Amino acid sequence: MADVDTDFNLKVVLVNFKQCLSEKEEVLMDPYLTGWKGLIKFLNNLGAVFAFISKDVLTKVQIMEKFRNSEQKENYFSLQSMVKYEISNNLVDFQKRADHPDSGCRTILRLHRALHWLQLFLDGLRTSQEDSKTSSLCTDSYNIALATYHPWLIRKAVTVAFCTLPSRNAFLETMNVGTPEEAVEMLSDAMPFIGQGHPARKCLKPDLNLGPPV
Ligand code: 1PW
Repeated sequence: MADVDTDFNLKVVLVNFKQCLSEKEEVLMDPYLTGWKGLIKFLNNLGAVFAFISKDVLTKVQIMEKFRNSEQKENYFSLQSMVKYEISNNLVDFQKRADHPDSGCRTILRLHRALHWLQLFLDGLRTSQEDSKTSSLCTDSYNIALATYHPWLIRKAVTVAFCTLPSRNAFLETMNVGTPEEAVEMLSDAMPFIGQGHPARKCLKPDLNLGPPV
């Protein structure tokens, strides 16, 4: 089961995401989920207002861990093998949540959209001025990557949570990789690896258009 504690170092998390990509450009499930568990620690460090966000993500990581611990675990070895297995066995709901409300495809698609948000946000943080507002950077990335998939109530709750984020430099310090300048340097080195999740996006989006929040 997901083991969530308070230690957190963003560099370690980004290294997990780097390890996701196999030589064959497959996205490997175990390091992907380990990366997410690190991000959940990060979310937990951001305070109680972020609890509903971290709970939703944790639930999704646990759904995927259950598949990885089931008799079908080999089919969930990579995102690509999961898509192939679930589609060919009609295990995915396309129009509305029905027979397979928690398919791996549905769950990973949501995690992956959230990761896209994080990618945009960290990149915004890295390239922004010292006096930039973290809440605005976070809201801008959320509006690009996630807001369209969320109902009004979630959008409002998420925006309120963002308003409680610390200043840019304090936020960079929560990454536990040194001074704000060192954190920016680490992000510059590490960000390309999160971007390399593109094979996952290719396999989840055009081939498998799961559309709106089914
Ligand atoms: C500041 C750093 C943030 C990094 C982690 C980003 C995690 C973003 C997760 C947003 C979750 C908001 C609250 C829950 C919303 C769900 O309704 C939604 N989940 C997601 C991940 O988009 C859809 O899931 P559901 O309800 O269709 O199972």
